[in-house]
Amino acid sequence: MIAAVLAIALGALAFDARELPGIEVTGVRPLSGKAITNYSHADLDGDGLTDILLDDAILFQRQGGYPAASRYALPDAGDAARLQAWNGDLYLWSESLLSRYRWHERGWERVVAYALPRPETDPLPAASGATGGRRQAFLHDFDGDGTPEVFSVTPEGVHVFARHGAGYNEAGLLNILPGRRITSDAVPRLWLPEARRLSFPVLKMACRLVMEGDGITVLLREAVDSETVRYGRTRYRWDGEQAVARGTETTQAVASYLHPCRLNDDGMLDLAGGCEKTSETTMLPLPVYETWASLDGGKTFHVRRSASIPGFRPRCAFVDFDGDGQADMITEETGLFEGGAREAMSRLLTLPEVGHTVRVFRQQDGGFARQPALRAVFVIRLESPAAAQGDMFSRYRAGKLVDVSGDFDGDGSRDLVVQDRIDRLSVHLVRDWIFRSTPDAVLSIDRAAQFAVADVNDDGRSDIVLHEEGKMSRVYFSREEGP
Ligand SMILES: [Ca+2]
Ligand SMILES: [Ca+2]
Ligand SMILES: [Ca+2]
Ligand SMILES: [Ca+2]
Repeated sequence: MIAAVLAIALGALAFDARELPGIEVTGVRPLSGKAITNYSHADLDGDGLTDILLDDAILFQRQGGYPAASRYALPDAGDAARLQAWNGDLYLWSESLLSRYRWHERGWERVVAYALPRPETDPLPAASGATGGRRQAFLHDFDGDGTPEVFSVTPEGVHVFARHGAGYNEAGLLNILPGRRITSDAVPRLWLPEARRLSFPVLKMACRLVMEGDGITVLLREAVDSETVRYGRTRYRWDGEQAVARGTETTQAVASYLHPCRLNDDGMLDLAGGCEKTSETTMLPLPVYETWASLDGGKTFHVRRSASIPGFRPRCAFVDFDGDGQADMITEETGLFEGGAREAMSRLLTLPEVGHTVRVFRQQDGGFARQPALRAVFVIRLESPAAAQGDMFSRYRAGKLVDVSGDFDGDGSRDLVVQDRIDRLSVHLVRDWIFRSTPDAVLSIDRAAQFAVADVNDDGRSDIVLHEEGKMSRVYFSREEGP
């Protein structure tokens, strides 16, 4: 009786498989759980359904999928043109021309074009939201009037172009990048040349730009020594002509495996990462993976240790598992070395499977709970004992068999998918922090296929994307099983 009620309450999960040429989901960002894709989402035909923008094509959504007949080439503006969707229109920026296109019935109409030479760019990291290829962001509405400004990042700084009457004009060159600051002689003149060099190890600096609202945030990574780094974050506001600094924060010197990220919305810079250690509490030295997080810019750390295989990296260590706005910590632990040395050795040599435990530590009260809110144990079939180092073991060791980033029923709680056999994926829905070892859906897959998770059709339910060398990507769209 209880089982029947549960089944109704949970609803049944179903997947529709479709081939989707050109789509790639190459992984997940380990500190946010966001999928890394070779496409962007936008509704470009105005039907309220999210379409897929590739570097060379638009795929319009029809009935939850993307049939071949709804795939169209993009307007031709040369291979070097960058593209970005904005407010239902498609913008292309070639070396000399910024064009805005709108989709009408079965073709593109060029609404307007502006003469706007694109400044020479260099391989600086692009603004957040960019996914590489031609889809590197160049539009942002800094002043919030609905008309986007155009920006371009060059070694000199961030060029901003604003719309004035019938054209776009350069409105400012924002001198906010670290390389520029070093060549500027305004500040370093105070110091001896040697001190200047020590203070600004230019070759060891890296920076990231994030545009949000009327501001630009510049995030700098500075090597302190070979093992530690420091991050600086400066926020600027663009006042129509120049960048006005709002303030700078600098983290403590922290281990270089820690990276800046956003684990909650309290405005403080968060840091997270992981590293491999050797356990000193056991008789035999055993590999341990440590997951680290700081919610206060590196002053205090939360660390969880898990038994691990050398070289193992979890796919995703931080994701907002319960959808409360705060990222939770995920750890993965192997059961390969459980028990005494003799038992572990026997397992490594003879048992063609491994026990694997996923734990979710909830972020709460300014930290992470001591006890996991969720503990899920899987038995993964390796085909051959671990010591034989077969294909399935290699994938296991590379962290490719478990994904915690998807929400397949769209209820706001993440769910788990595990490739527990070489030819199948098991999807386990999680509700109210309850994990059930019986999967809610099982997908048969080709032995050579690798899986990734992303909400490809943007309906709030994560989908599963299968890649196999030499074959078209196949997307399993998640849906509720209809009556
Ligand atoms: Ca659409
Ligand atoms: Ca959370
Ligand atoms: Ca869910
Ligand atoms: Ca979906």
